[in-house]
Amino acid sequence: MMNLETPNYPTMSEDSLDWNDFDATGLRFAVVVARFNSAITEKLLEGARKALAKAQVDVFRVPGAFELPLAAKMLANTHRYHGIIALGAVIRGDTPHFEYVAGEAARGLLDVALETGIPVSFGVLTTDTLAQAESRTNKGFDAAMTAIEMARFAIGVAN
Ligand code: INI
Repeated sequence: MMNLETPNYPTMSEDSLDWNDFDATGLRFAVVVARFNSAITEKLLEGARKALAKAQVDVFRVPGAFELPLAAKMLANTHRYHGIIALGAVIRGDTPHFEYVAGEAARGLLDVALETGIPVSFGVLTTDTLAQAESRTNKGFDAAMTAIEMARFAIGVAN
């Protein structure tokens, strides 16, 4: 088994995992990080970098989670990347803005993956409180692991 610093990936059963699927050697990824709630999103990025230690990684920043889909689409259309990891933190507070930002980020990112065929990981925390977001920053690692797995999946399908 791979020596993982964060051994909680995936959160469900490990029974059918082949750890070769998580080898990022030779793969290239773009990570797009929202600056909104940057105390959280920079921690998500730290986790993603751990998972992507063997990959080539380019990091891009955008204002907020709402901007992640367009940035992901622009990056996917360069065809430079095996996968894209989108990182953000949408915290509810007292405003209905939350629903629009979180919902549209999720929908937009899925659309990019389906339209371009390039794996896009949803590393966007959607929480009620800052404390909840702080306790979930390991999701950056998880999102990057998912991107590696889906990139390997895409390579397997193509060959
Ligand atoms: N963006 C976030 O990434 N997280 C939030 O919690 C958030 N809230 O709460 O408003 C947020 N808003 C900004 C949004 O992503 C856009 O940058 C903005 O609406 C301009 O398009």
